[in-house]
Amino acid sequence: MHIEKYSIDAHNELFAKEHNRRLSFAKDTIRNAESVIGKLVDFQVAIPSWALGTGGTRFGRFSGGGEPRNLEEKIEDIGLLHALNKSSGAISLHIPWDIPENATHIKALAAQNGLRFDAMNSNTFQDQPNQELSYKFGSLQNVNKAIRQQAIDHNIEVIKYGIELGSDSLTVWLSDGSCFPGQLNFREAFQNTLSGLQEIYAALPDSWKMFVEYKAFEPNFYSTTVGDWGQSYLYASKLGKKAYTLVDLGHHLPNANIEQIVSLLLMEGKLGGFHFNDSKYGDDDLTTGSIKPYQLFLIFNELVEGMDAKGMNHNTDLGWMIDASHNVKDPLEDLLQSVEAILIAYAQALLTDRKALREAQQNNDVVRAQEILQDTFRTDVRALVAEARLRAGAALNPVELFRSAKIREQLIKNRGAKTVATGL
Ligand SMILES: [Mn+2]
Repeated sequence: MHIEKYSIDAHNELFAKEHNRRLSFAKDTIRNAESVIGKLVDFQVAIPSWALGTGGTRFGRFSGGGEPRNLEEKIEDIGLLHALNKSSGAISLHIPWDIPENATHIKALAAQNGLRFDAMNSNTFQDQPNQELSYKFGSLQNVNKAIRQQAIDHNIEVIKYGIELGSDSLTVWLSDGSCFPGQLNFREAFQNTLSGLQEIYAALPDSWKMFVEYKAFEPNFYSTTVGDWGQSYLYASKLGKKAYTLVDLGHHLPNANIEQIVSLLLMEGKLGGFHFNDSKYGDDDLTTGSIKPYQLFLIFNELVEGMDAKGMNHNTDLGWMIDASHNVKDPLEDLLQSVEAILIAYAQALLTDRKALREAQQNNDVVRAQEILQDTFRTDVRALVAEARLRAGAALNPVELFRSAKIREQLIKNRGAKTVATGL
């Protein structure tokens, strides 16, 4: 299904008066409002194909109905999101869940929906039906050479699908690690993983990037072979200039200072991209900005400062993606909320008075530095985000339109109440 332009226009008309009042206040109080709106229009966040169904936990999964049954329907769902907010113009695929049977057809369908293909994701954290060798004791780290080779071949196959679709990056997340002391020789696990990654790296086209994603724990509970940003940075440095570290907000130990990690990786030219989500305890996959919005702002504050210091393009020089798959909300509403939270944090980071902050830092004026950041964080930029959507042809209030247009009800009618999308 598609949302017709007249539905969006009618919705926007309904909310125009209130929006204009809020926008005019925002423009009166925010000095660079116009430039912020322009940057927001350009900013796009990729949607992962596995976030379109209700996420499960190890205790169960409660599907909400109308979930996409195949790759075509996943593209249709992200097309709906993009029509509603014009900020979700890319899709990130997971192989083997999303193998494109006919790449030309899939590319055309994505283009019709205004979408490009973001990073491709490999999967060596599960065994697939008919898979010859098991990843139970790891993939690239495995003590068995044939299992390592199977994982390398799979990643190279993912690159091949990506080339057909016009993607230009590969994200490698490995669940490799150990559950008990003594299970692994750490150095051997590292060396095996490194040489596997080197073979995959060698298969990357020159224009591609490889993102090495880290995660502190789970599914392994004693050690993880790419467990933190230091280990990821070590692999990425040894691999070469096409390899970067990927930061997933949920993949740190509690209370890690993610904004500092981001700042240093950017300084070294080794920050490749982001997976947005939020968490209270671990890798909770909650809606971005729902638990720790100040942390999200502080991260964006470092990102904008660091990218500007290097003259980077905010929209294209890093990979921006949501990686969440929650188990109670309507997944499409959840994604609309996540994108909104990301845009709010980005907009606020664009407001930070860098000159004043620098001055406060140079004078050791700790109180002033805190005030600058907290004043910025407490500035209501929602009218600027809505205005950017309006100018791009999207809805002033995407979640409201999603509900009033009864999109989920139509998806259930078209696809059935018992569909379950591939994913976690
Ligand atoms: Mn991730």
